[in-house]
Amino acid sequence: FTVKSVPTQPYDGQKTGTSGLRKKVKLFMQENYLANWIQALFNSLPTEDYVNGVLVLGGDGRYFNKEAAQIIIKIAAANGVAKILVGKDGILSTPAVSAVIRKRKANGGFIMSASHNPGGPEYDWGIKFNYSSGQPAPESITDKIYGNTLSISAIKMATIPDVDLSRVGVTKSGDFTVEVIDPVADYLELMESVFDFQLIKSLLSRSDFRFTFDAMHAVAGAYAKPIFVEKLGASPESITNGVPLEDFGHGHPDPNLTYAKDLVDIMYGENGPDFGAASDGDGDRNMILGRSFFVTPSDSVAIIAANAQEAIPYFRDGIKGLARSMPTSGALDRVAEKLNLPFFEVPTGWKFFGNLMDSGNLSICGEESFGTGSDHIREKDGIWAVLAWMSIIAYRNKDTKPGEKLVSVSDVVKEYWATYGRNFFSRYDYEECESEGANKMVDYLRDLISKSKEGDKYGEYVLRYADDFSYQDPVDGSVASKQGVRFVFADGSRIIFRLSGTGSAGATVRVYIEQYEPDASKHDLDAQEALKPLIDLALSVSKLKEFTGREKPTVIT
Ligand code: VG1
Ligand code: CO
Repeated sequence: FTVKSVPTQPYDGQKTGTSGLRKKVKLFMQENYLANWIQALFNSLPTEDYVNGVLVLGGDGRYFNKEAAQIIIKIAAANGVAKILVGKDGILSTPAVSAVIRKRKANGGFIMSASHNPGGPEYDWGIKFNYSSGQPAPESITDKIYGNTLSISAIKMATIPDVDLSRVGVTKSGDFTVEVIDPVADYLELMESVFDFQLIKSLLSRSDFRFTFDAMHAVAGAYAKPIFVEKLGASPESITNGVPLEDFGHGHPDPNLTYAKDLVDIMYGENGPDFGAASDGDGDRNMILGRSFFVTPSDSVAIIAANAQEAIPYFRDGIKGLARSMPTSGALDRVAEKLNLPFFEVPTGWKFFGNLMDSGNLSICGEESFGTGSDHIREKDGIWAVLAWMSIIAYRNKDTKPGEKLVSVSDVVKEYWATYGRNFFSRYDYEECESEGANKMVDYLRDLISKSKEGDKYGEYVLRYADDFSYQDPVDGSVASKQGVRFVFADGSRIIFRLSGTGSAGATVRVYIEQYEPDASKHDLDAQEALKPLIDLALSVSKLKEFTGREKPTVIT
């Protein structure tokens, strides 16, 4: 084939956020908008990272992915990539891309997704680039890409026909190969090596255990049936919204108490199932529910870590270390302490876990934002989290006879609280605020922390310290600063403020509130009730209502 050089002009604002580049799909559909970013990426990578190399390509099935895939394939071919492995119909979940990169020893991969952001002609599109161990590209690379988008003048395009992505198989154009792969096979094989499928099957086949999974018409739908139904014996009716759709069925594919309301209603309804779960647009997030019971993600990762060695074969030889993002509650810290494991606190965003895993210091980690995972890949993994919870419940019920009461999700959580204490946690999101007010609030808070000192009184709370979180990567020494304003009090309670880096319009303010409660007689309190004084304090300290004009959050976790 021949390579043509297409003249182009830079677009503003192609800067990567917490996880990839996300914008309204209308922006991405402008002439060369996506092509500019892809060419800027090739201009940023060392040539040995892609020339004659292999790249993986997949996505969550959202609107514009099919066109985008053809654009990416043509630019990759023109820049000297030897082979692209692409999921059938362009489908691969984020964790599956990470798994395929690792298994096939690819140089990296693209994920066409705006994750939990809604899709369709009026909504969002996005793209992420992952490196050779399957991890999201570090900021040193994404900053370089952004720099190159500001000066780009030409795009290299291969003159090849569109590739038929609807059939598994190999297409060659000269030295360039596109292999369309089954999106599930490599990922499923990995899951079978991590978990004891027989053990999980024994749970799912019980008549006294009912399971339901809401795929939210997102990418996990492509995995749920082959894994939960065909491999593990769940009934086909246990999967709802199981077909990936370009607009997620008009939904907001974010598995939380607000956007996965249908599932929450089922789980809290009369005679609800014993175990419920959901996943997000690109399949890397998870929500776990028991009957009338919500497992907050910060507890979820701690409980998985506390039970992993006995319930999950992958961890049988031990856990190397644990880590969480800064705003995630301190529940995991207590597990690390008790199990005497190395522990790390990193900024928000999965990219910060990769180096710790590659250097052999980290096995299990999580974020309060419904992200949980391990070093089996380098992304958070929704289906993995569901299988981890199923393994724990199955293990605990190995000897439960038919007719006896099963150990439930809430039993496991309450037992955990009794052992470790409960870290009450809640997050308030104020989505799509005016940027100006939100930025002013953060400036105000930064000014406030610069003036605050240990011993300052905030109502009943006494300040230990207030700062703007900064992290130095222990492996490569890189520093990420301004990662969230936090007030930490003498009793360990925390209030934290951040602006989201994944939105596509305005500013989303996130407020994180945490308080530790060792007293078991108080563990059954509702989190909103237990945290009320601290939440009120967070709102007054930040003058949030004044700055944003918002009376109420859009989402409460
Ligand atoms: C959010 C979450 C963060 C997560 C990120 C990507 O970022 O808070 O924990 O890693 O989304 O998740 P932010 O900057 O909006 O707070 V996903 O599933 O959208 O790739
Ligand atoms: Co996601």
